[in-house]
Amino acid sequence: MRLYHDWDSVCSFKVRMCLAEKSIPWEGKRVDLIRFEHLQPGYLELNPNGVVPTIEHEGRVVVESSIINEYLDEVFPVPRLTPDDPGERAAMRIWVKYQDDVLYHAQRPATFQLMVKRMLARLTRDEIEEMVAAHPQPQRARHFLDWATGPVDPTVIDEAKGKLAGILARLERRLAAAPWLAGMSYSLAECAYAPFIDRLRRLAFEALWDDKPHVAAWMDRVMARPAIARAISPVEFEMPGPKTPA
Ligand SMILES: N[C@@H](CCC(=O)N[C@@H](CS)C(=O)NCC(=O)O)C(=O)O
Repeated sequence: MRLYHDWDSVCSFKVRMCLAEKSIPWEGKRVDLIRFEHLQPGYLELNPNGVVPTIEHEGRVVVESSIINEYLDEVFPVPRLTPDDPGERAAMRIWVKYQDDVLYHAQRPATFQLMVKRMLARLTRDEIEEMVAAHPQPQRARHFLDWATGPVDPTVIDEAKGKLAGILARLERRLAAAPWLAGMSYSLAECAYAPFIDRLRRLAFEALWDDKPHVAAWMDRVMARPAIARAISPVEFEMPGPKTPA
């Protein structure tokens, strides 16, 4: 099992979380996003979307973190992270899709403003433009230019916080009704959300769930999983953020 990933990447952490839950041994190939290694021709051949993660397993290349995790759950079924009950299985997939389609995009501008910008401070705007010219997703290339250059823009951060507050309200309603996103069982849905719990905490956004006791308790339960320690980025690879002393 070879995993192409970066340490402080939420989507890579999501796959590392699944690997850790299942105790699957893996060999890591770091793709340093801050050095734009994900846009090198060799990597684009593996993952034409120009993003991490990607796995290689028994001659198969699999991309997309949610699809990778379903693949891992099929090929390494112990412990099973997909509920047996069809209703719970559907709920799991709906929450994973919501993470992919909504949560990921809601946090991205804040991550760029408060973390990625600091990491790229050594580069000029022109240098960044040159680096992202090969991006197969032009709107993502724009994110590097719009959100990771110039001074921190509080409007972008406030907008992100507004979207995240709506997402957390939806999670609160779900978690008031069931202990886990799928229902009664811990599943691939929690593997998908764990990295975002870590990210939102490191962005110092705790005020967004101060009034959401079910979300807060669920976050603590997820972050107490033994797999977290094996999946989370080592401190030395973490991007500095609002909680990092200047
Ligand atoms: N839907 C993809 C998204 C992957 C993704 O956005 N990865 C981020 C890191 S978390 C990335 O590679 N970003 C680089 C970029 O946007 O240029 C997945 O879940 O695998």
